[in-house]
Amino acid sequence: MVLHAAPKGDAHLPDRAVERARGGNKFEKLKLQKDGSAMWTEIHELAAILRDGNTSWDAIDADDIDIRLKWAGLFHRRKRTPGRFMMRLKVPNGILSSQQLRFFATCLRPYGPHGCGDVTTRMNIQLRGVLLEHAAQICDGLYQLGLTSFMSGMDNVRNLVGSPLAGIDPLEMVDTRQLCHDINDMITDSRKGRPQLTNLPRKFNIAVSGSRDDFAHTHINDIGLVPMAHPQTAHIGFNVVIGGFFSIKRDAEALPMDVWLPQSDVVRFCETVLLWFRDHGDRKNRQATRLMYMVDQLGMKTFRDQIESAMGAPLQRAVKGGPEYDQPAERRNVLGVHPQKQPGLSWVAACVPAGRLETADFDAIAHIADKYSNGEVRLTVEQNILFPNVPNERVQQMLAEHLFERFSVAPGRIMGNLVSCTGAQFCGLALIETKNRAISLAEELEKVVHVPRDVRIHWTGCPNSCGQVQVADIGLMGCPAKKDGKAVEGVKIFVGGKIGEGAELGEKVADRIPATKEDLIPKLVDILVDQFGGVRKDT
Ligand code: SRM
Ligand code: SF4
Repeated sequence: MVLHAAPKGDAHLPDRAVERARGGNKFEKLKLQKDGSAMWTEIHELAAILRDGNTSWDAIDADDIDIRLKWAGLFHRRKRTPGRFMMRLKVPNGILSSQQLRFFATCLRPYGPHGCGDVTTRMNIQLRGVLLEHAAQICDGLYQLGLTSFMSGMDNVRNLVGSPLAGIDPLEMVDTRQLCHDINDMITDSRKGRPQLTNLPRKFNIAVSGSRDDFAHTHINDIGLVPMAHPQTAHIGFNVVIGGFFSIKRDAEALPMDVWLPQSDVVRFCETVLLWFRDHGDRKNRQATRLMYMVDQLGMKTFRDQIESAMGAPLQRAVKGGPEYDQPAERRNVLGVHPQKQPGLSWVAACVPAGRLETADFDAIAHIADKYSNGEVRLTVEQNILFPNVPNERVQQMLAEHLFERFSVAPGRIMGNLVSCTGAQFCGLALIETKNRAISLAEELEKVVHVPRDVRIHWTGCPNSCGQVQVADIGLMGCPAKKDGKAVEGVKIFVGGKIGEGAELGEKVADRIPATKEDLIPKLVDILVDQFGGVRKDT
């Protein structure tokens, strides 16, 4: 089904980029035929056509339904739940209101058992089970509530990650909230969708860190902003790291750009890099189009020179950490109850196992937020939830609420640090089921081994590494395996990822291990005992 004439992909690209796109990969050609931004209006027509009851979703052009709708944040789950969509939002800095959470529940409720949601590894929300006939209405509702799903997939900038403790952290260097919002508004034209920035050569990630803990994981983002006080002025700005990413072909840690940015230049800097990437980025082999490949080709110095000239003013060189960096800093775990910088207030952070939220959970979380945290809830890249600004005298009453039986503030050292990507339940690229397996293995491990420290176990269903196994203490990545001569779901095991200051990517230590309890538990217990001080429990 072809709707009205929609913008061609060259409408918002300069000639230089159009030329690259013409000689580019199949997605570039698809974008040239019709820009993904067409979907920002076409969803209304598609929804209306489907609502009239005479047309089924499979009559819609397959490129629109499977690919272009991702520009509106709608990911058709053709392989797992045909006709139903995952809807990925943008939640800058991971901050939500109870009103927004209740809206999610209202959207999901009509879908019964098909409806659920996830907290993602970019402190974001994805809604599941969505039908296209309702999508336009949901998009309008999101916009009215200060959110959007536009520009959250394909060749767009992903959710802006900041500090989950922004504005409440006694050790905060910079409050990331306004910056994340401002960058998001620049990218999305205040959530309406910005055609000029929607046809990048590839996806793009930006993270703004607020403290030495680097809760935002700057080292695995295309642009990472690392807070640093200027030695002369003591103004807190950011040293910039560039080009971090994971993919099937390559994993790269971000490299220092040798630039320090005052806060006032951050939005313009991000915009300049994005426009530069749009215009100069390679569009041929999709597996070699992330920003790091451009930096490889040019060298960091030339890349910096080009950005500098596009900004029209010299960029300051990176600064070294001042006296506040003299002492070693241990990365904190935000889970549990912690005093804020505001006297008399605490934050309360709870574990959402593997990030999965059922429809009723959204209402239940909203209810607790209204009762104890002025209606505010925050999300973390560990897929957990945090309630800020809880008066100290109300914490005990709050912890007695039923919600914390399901989402514990004191989970085990393994369960409390579990992360998992979507996996085969919904993701067509998955080689294994992840979330349920991750939860049941974590429960089992806590029964058989005592660990004296937090151990961060991450699961990811395929080498795209949405579950970021390379940053985990122990990472499990889906792969094929064999057991008793038969093909079974398996994992590669990574060990030794470090986050925060001195971040390092973990190394693969085992491959093709069948992902069954009998095979994995003994292996993981050995690793926990040998490398993390674990002690086997008498069972
Ligand atoms: Fe991802 C593609 C889920 C964070 C690297 N990712 C996908 C798709 C859209 C594939 C698909 O169409 O099915 C997955 C949707 C499955 C679903 O139904 O949920 C998917 N990615 C996710 C999420 C939901 C995992 C999670 O459970 O939290 C995360 C959503 C973040 C968000 O809110 O926007 C998610 N993905 C990541 C991250 C982690 C990060 O950003 O810190 C990475 C690695 C970092 C990076 O991008 O450099 C990541 N996802 C990928 C890639 C590989 C990118 C590449 O350059 O090759 C793909 C495949 C692609 O883009 O071609 C991919
Ligand atoms: Fe899907 Fe693979 Fe990403 Fe998991 S890592 S969500 S299986 S693309």
